[in-house]
Amino acid sequence: MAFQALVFDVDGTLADTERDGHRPAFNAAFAQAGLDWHWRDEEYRELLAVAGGKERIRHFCEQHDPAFLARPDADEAIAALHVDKTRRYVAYAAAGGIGLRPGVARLVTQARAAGTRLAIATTTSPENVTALLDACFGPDATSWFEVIGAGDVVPRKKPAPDIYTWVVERLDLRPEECLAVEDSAVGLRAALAAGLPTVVTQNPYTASDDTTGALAVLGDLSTVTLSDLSTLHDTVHPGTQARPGPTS
Ligand code: XBP
Ligand code: MG
Repeated sequence: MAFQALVFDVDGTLADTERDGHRPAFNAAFAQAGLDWHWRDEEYRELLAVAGGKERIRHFCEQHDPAFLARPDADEAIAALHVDKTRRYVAYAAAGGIGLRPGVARLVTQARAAGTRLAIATTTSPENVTALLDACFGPDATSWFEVIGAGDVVPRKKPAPDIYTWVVERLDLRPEECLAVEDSAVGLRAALAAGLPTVVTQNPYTASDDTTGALAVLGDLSTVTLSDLSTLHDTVHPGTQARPGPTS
């Protein structure tokens, strides 16, 4: 096996969570707070350029409701909106509202059987990841992923490399010993900036994203095997070996 760990993005990669999961949860939180904001599908596609829910709300306010940001309690108000949004998203995911994208379950099963280590690098909140994994894979699933980097564990979200660097350090691997699976330009830039070879699996929101630098660009993972990924990885890092352990 040429690479040691598969590092998955979550939103748009493991599952199509955005249009019918995150977006309606944001909108319901806005309505609950008495705000007349409503993110329609097309607008949300553009808002996805900003990763992170709190950051996305702030960006929206800068463009459409600067008076909201001028409130002395703007930070707290955004945080409260995001808490409510997260509660709604978690309930939806936990109830089975979101399924895995094609090929994801098979690839994860293959990786586990082959002893390939699994990790997650996402900008979304940790509770969202747990709810999704539990609902889609079963109650043990979070333990399958050795490192889960999510949300605010790093100050700078994608496209900054920070979340990938955080995950790779905790795996105690070199970036080139990992393979990232991403869906978007924002995620691809983050993974590449951290030095991870990256495969892109696109979805309707990201189909026209810039994929420069990707090892491969796929419609989904339905026909991809672990062996295919290994071959792809080998094209850029032939014969990558595990780092020697500490000498005694
Ligand atoms: C996608 C995101 C996230 C979610 C919202 O993350 O940008 O911000 O849309 O999540 P990724 P929160 O593709 O890295 O998984 O509201 O919990 O921030
Ligand atoms: Mg994504």
